Amino acid sequence: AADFGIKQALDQLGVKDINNGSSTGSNNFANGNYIESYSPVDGQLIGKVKSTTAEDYEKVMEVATEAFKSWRLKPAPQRGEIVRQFGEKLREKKEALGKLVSYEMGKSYQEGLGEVQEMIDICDFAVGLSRQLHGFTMHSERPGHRMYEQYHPLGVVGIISAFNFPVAVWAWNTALAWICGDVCVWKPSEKAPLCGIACQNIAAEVFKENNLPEGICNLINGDYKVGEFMTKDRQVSLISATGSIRMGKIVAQEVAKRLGKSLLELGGNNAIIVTPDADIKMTVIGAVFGAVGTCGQRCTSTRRLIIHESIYDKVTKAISDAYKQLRIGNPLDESNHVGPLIDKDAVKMYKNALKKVVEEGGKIIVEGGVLSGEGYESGCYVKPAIAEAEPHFEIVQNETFAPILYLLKYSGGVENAIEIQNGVVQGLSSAIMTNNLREAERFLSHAGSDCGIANVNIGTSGAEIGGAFGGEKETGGGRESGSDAWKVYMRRQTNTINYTEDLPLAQGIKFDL
Ligand code: UN1
Repeated sequence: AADFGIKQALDQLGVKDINNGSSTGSNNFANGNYIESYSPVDGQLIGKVKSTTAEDYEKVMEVATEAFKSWRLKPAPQRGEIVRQFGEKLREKKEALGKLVSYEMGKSYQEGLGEVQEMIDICDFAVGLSRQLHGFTMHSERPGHRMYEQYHPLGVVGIISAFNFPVAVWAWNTALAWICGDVCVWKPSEKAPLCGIACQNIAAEVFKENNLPEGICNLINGDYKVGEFMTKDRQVSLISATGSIRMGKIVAQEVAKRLGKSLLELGGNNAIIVTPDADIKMTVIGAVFGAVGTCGQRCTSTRRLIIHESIYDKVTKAISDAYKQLRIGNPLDESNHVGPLIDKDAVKMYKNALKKVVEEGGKIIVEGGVLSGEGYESGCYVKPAIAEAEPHFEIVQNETFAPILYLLKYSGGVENAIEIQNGVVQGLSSAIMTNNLREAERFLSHAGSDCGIANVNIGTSGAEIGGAFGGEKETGGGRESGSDAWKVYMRRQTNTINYTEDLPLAQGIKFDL
């Protein structure tokens, strides 16, 4: 791995001493067991990070709640200036951080860089937004009264993120939360803890340079039990959690017990509808990148292709041919398209899914399998596979975080394809490939896709930060990133001011003394 400049990247990000047990940032409260981080790229131990104990957590919360008292008083555009500086630092460290993401998580270096670019983009977005935290004004029904609403900081925002976007999803939350005047406590995935340390180091530098308390940005480490410290804690006003539907249901219930707020980004079961009017070349690029990019481990990965019967054979052949071109191997080597899965458990799930689809009556079109031999020592490299299946198969109804694409056939009008597309519990991303205006508009209409994201002539993955990101149904309903997603990080207050010498009551109620 040294050939790929990993050591230099770790040095630049200040994560070099982790092996000796020293960690940096607010995380220096951590006194728990070590979490070891192995790279799925070559199976090597990259470093270890101490986990957060219950006592450590209390200390982090003390620091965070104290920092909130001053941070919330800083004018929002000045908070934006801090986020601008953070974005600048990310620009400087883009290559190093992109490399660490690629090495610790296994996505291609290009995608690692893309992820850091998303962080930079959300910082830019947040800087502008820091002058646009608008509320409405309304006309009061009472004479001499003024009514308006304003948004105030919420407090502590708890962020629970997944391994697949180990840095960007944190940044989406944190950049917005910061300009909104909140402080953050982040629990990164225990499968990518070094990415967490690297980000914390970058943020800590900015706060230090500006004489601001580092408690504005806090890191805790560990498994779901550490996440539970936050979900159960009424000092954490908002929990933003990204992960499986199973995890989301537990988090939502725990947070609801104390009537806290939650923002959930859970599983997807994303489909591309391919109609008789589709551009086949675009379909192939969109579908293949969607299915095999990040080794099928994006929540927006393409899982299902719903193809019209009239072009089914043609599309199947074009996609299968494209799969033959895929190079699988070290994701830091830019000539490879597909890197490893995150770990051996993921490989097991991949193998089970392929077995299950055959048991349920599916047919394998592009053979899968685990790769071994030189370059594949980690045991995490698998072949992207394609199977013909039926929409109702249990395995097709569930999200498997692996590069397995299910081909489903539809006949008749596009409404039949939309019914299949919507016929799952998840509702994150969806797409239609068509040059037919009627089909496209129908897909986008109120009788169309029921997902949070619906694209025309684009695949299901690779959303830009400017839009609100998230999904419906069991995907959890949360929205992060662009548009007005910032509102969830603030509390709304309606204000009515009477500037007369009378006190008329609303609704014309008479109450004379
Ligand atoms: C995720 O997989 O958790 O749309 C987020 C995309 C990325 C984000 C995915 N911008 O593919």
